[in-house]
Amino acid sequence: MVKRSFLKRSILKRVGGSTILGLFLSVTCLIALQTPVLAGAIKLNYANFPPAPTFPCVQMERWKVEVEKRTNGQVQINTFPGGTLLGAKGMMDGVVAGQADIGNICMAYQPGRFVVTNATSLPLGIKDAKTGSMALLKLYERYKPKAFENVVVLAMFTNAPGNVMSKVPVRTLEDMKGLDLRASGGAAQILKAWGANPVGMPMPATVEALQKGTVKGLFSSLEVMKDSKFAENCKFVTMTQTVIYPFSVIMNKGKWNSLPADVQKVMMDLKQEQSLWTGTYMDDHIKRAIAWSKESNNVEFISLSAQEKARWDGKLDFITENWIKGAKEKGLPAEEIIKDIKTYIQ
Ligand code: DTR
Repeated sequence: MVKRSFLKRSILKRVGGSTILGLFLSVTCLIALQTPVLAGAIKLNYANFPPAPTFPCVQMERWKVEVEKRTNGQVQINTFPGGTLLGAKGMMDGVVAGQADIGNICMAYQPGRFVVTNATSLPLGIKDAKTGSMALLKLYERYKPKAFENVVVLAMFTNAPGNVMSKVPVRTLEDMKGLDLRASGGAAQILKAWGANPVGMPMPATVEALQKGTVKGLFSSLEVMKDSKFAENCKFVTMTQTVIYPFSVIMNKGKWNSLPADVQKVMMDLKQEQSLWTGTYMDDHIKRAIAWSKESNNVEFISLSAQEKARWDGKLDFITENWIKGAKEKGLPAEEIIKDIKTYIQ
């Protein structure tokens, strides 16, 4: 017995030290030699303009995980949130030029460029992000707008309907008069129609503008109350539930063509799923943001009476009428597009 355990110990001693290290190194080398075929053979850069905690970046990270998993590590996605690779305005052209392989665009920031898909941001009564996202994707698939001819669409989604977040209470249309509120894209004309003073700037610039008092509030979907901590400055929310913003995830066409067919299939199979996932995430997150704003910042949520809401909505009819006129001039089947959106959102 004694002899045996002595023998064991002495063998271990001899095998120990350099021999165990050698063994460990050869196993590691073997693994390393085998895995490059799988892990990160294809590297793709994915650019996004807002900061990491915001919903466009949350969906980006989810897509990355799913693609890497479903391609068994054949594809590796490097994500760039917060405009570190491309900003909001340069996103589309940057992806077309190949500065990033993939990018997330907010189409409402360029109303004249994405006329068809931006029709979803008209006041047509989209009630939540899930409905908006599915309607947007369907609209894109039906019309395949020219604006996307140089890219491949990987997902489309919208935020939830916009509401007024402000430092002062807004209970009636009269309270909106001359109020400096941040908006972007087509939302500016909505604020103007309501009598407010729209101040244009992208979402990331709004944090400082609110702190400095350059604006008295903003008009957007409510998840930003939590994600961008706007609840610390805006103690009032007026529930207008008006208009969404359409987003799209796009890929450089050359890069897409260079991908193996099985990878392309993984991404195409994800298109509708990812769009739906993002809409659903957004709707759930809005609920969390409302609860958080009430609990941690004592924010007052103001609902408009049916009569008051009708006054607000009545001011917006001309927006769709103007869009129809403009789209027709561009040779687009404007009325059909509006009819389709209305059908999709029912
Ligand atoms: N409403 C648009 C889009 C938007 C809504 N939430 C976020 C978060 C991050 C970037 C953009 C958006 C806007 O206000 O810009």
